[in-house]
Amino acid sequence: MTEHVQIRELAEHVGDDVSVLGWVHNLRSSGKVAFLIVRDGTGLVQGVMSAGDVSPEVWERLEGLDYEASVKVGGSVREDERAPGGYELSLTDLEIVGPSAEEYPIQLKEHGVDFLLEHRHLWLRTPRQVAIMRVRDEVVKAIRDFLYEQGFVNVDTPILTGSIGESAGTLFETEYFDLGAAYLAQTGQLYNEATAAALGRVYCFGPTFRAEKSKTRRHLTEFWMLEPEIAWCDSECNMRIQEGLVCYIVERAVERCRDLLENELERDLSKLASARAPFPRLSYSEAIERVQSLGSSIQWGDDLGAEDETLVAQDYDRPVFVYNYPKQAKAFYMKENPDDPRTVLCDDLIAPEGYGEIIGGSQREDDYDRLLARIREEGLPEEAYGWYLDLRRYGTYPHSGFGLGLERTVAWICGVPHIRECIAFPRTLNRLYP
Ligand code: NSS
Repeated sequence: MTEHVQIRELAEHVGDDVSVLGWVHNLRSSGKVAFLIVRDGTGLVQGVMSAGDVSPEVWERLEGLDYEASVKVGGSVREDERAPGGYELSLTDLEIVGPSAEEYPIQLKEHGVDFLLEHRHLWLRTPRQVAIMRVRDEVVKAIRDFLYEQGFVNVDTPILTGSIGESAGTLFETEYFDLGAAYLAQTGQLYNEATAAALGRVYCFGPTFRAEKSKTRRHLTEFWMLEPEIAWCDSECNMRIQEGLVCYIVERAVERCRDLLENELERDLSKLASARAPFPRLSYSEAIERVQSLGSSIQWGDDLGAEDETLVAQDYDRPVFVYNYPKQAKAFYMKENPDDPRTVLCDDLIAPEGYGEIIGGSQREDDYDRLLARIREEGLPEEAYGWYLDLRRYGTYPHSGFGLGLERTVAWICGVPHIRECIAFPRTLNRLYP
């Protein structure tokens, strides 16, 4: 029995007889010599088979091969500079594990995006999609490593919630036994304001849901959000942690996924190299002046739209903080700015190159009366917020936190224009299949 190796391990097996299990990426044959490219998710390898070196039975199996059939190939590993990946297999064996039925729907020619999304279960096998999923995995690992090193505890929060979250308008509702309506979580933040008072520094990381009827390239109805919550941390401290985290993520992704980013995704890495601390900071009012001077019709009090964010970002080669937005543009739980009560102590981190907001964060309102007043002003169901208000009655404490959108961050790092490619099975306004 030859040893089964992953394609990424071939370098350690030069001269050995090995077998590789994978899928047929490409096949050419001249009648006497066949070139078979196999992929296994860790890489691609070309196998070369000569009719003279194998039994007629094995050679005939090539006839039955189509794109994406699953195969087991056996042969010896050779170093070859010209081969993709640097190694080649001199094939002596081929077994078809699962043939590919009819014509494989995804051909090398360009397809429209609707077609690709309809075939997302197969589209994921293409090297570009594999590269994006690998970068996403590296980003997730980097996030968890960074937070672990900084003493954060992972506390995941419920996905089924009572009526509590970011804003009432964009909740997905479902029936919950005799208790009436439950909602899919828009955020885990409020729960982790409770656990931060138990553990100090916590984070949740999971899917969050927004019934937003937007069709932009930055919106999903289900997306993954990292949400740290930090006791004894003000808005300034919050921004410093965000900056440190984002620099760490980018550096790790470039270090460990350089080849995928450069060669598969054709990312201009010089654009990521400049993402170094300190990130520039603009107050909301400064940002408004700047985008107005660039022709935007935005008025003081409005939230920045996608186009305004792009205008703000264009002055910089790295992410930029916009801080202290007007109260009316932001969520009820943000702490009033003592120096200008029209505004709240918050920040959005806007990625360069038009990728827009990747983080939204704030210091939380820790004063019982002011928080209750905000809940009433917003017309939120007060009874659902009893436990949340308790946190201000029993040992209230200054605290801050933020939410980082995973798909938006991965899109920026990969240089992918639309975030739907940054999650395996995107959920958008008009797609639940596959
Ligand atoms: O709505 S946020 O600005 N903030 C929160 O949900 C807070 N509760 C976070 C916190 O302080 N713990 O969303 C945070 C980020 C935002 O910057 C985006 O990067 C991302 O979440 N986000 C989205 N990504 C994809 N699709 C949609 N619809 C989306 N909405 C927000």
